[in-house]
Amino acid sequence: MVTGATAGIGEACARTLAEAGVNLVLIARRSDRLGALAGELAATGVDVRTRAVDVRDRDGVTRCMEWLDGQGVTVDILLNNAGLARGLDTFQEGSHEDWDDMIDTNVKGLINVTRAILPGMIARDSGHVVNIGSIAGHMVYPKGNVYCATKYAVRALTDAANLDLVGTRVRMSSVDPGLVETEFSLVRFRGDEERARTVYEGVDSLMPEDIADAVYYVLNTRPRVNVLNMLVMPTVQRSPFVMAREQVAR
Ligand code: NDP
Ligand code: 8X3
Repeated sequence: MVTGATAGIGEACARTLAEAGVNLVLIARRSDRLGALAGELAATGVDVRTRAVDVRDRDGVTRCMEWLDGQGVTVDILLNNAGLARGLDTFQEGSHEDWDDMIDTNVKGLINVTRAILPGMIARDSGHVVNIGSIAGHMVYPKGNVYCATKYAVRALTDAANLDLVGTRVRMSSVDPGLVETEFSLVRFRGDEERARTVYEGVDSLMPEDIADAVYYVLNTRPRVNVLNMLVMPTVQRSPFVMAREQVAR
């Protein structure tokens, strides 16, 4: 199951996993995009099921699990990727609306889906959960306040769940990217294309496929190996503050 499969990293992971022969359950809110992606991935021959789910909606997540149960589908791999940033404001100026959006999606959404799926994995004593964290879960940056807090929370949840999972064969990992060129900044700046473009301008950013490669590696380690955390940065970015940006002629 890939959450947030309609764009960016989630979509790239869905493509990589389909190419590897993995059957897929793709969820996100935009059903038109889910349908188009499923249509495209049909050529790989894997089974692709889609469902419009908002991970913030706990009842919707429960209904999705019941829908899968009814079809005899079990989830062996969960990729918790759905997430977003809203705004880039100081703590003293930011809005509760933006903060609720990030906390409800990045933290509570991940908890909703994971809590629904982990018991089945434990019962089967098999499964792998991969959470997409961020460099923002390792270092804070100015005006990153609540977004960074949500990604610190993802890292804490991965570490804490691994303590609770000891003695089982269920693994939990996090893959934590630096700057990746996706729709992330367009969402963060609420559709302001010019502002979103400047984030990636002159930067040889990671592309979603790079993170799909990392996820694929983590999932393909031998069962005795559990990658707790993989931090993946663009070569030109060594920290949120240290980045080689080429001058762009205007
Ligand atoms: P995109 O905006 O390109 O994709 C985000 C995906 O999340 C979309 O498919 C969106 O689908 C889905 N999504 C958002 N909210 C919800 C929701 N409530 N319920 C279900 N799905 C949802 O961004 P990225 O691919 O960049 O982001 C993916 C993850 O990577 C996020 O967790 C982000 O924090 C993280 N990340 C991104 C980095 C970057 O630089 N881009 C760096 C580090 C981490 P839909 O709108 O259809 O619901
Ligand atoms: C997204 C990358 O640097 O904007 O997690 O926080 S950053």
